[in-house]
Amino acid sequence: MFKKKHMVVALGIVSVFLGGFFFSNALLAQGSGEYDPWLDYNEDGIVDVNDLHPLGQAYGSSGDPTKNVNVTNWPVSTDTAVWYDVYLGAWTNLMSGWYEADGFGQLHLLVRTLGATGDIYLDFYGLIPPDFAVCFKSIVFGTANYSFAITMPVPSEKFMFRVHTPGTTVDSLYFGFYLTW
Ligand SMILES: [Ca+2]
Repeated sequence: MFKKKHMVVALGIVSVFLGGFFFSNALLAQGSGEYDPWLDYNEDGIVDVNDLHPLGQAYGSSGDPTKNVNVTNWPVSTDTAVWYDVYLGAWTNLMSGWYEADGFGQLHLLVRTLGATGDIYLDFYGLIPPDFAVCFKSIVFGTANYSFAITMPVPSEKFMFRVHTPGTTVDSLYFGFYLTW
């Protein structure tokens, strides 16, 4: 009788120990996934029991599943001055460097001239890989004082500009661009 009682107690202890062992293993197995910010309800960088509390409170509720999100990795567009207050003599041919449109969708060009004596040509080139430059757009403007803005889809990842004067002169040329999505 005495032995049997001890056996029961021993079995009980072993059962509790094994149960605890399996339970902790189950918890470890559940915790081996990768961090998912959608599961981190309180946004403290850890998915743990604190994220379950609001779930428990809202359990069984229903509604519109649309979420408000903050997107923080947009590329940053800055105004780029290609030519600023540049005098163009007769038969000038100016080439800009290459610019990158990485991640952007729209290109906005801003042109201004002062004191032009006739036509001026502005050509816009894109780069078709590996190294084939194509003129996508050519703008001719001939009035003495001229302001112009144009928006176009970015045609290629790299682009550049060329301005030339067919025997005309310009007191001052301003040309720049900016990129948006
Ligand atoms: Ca958390």
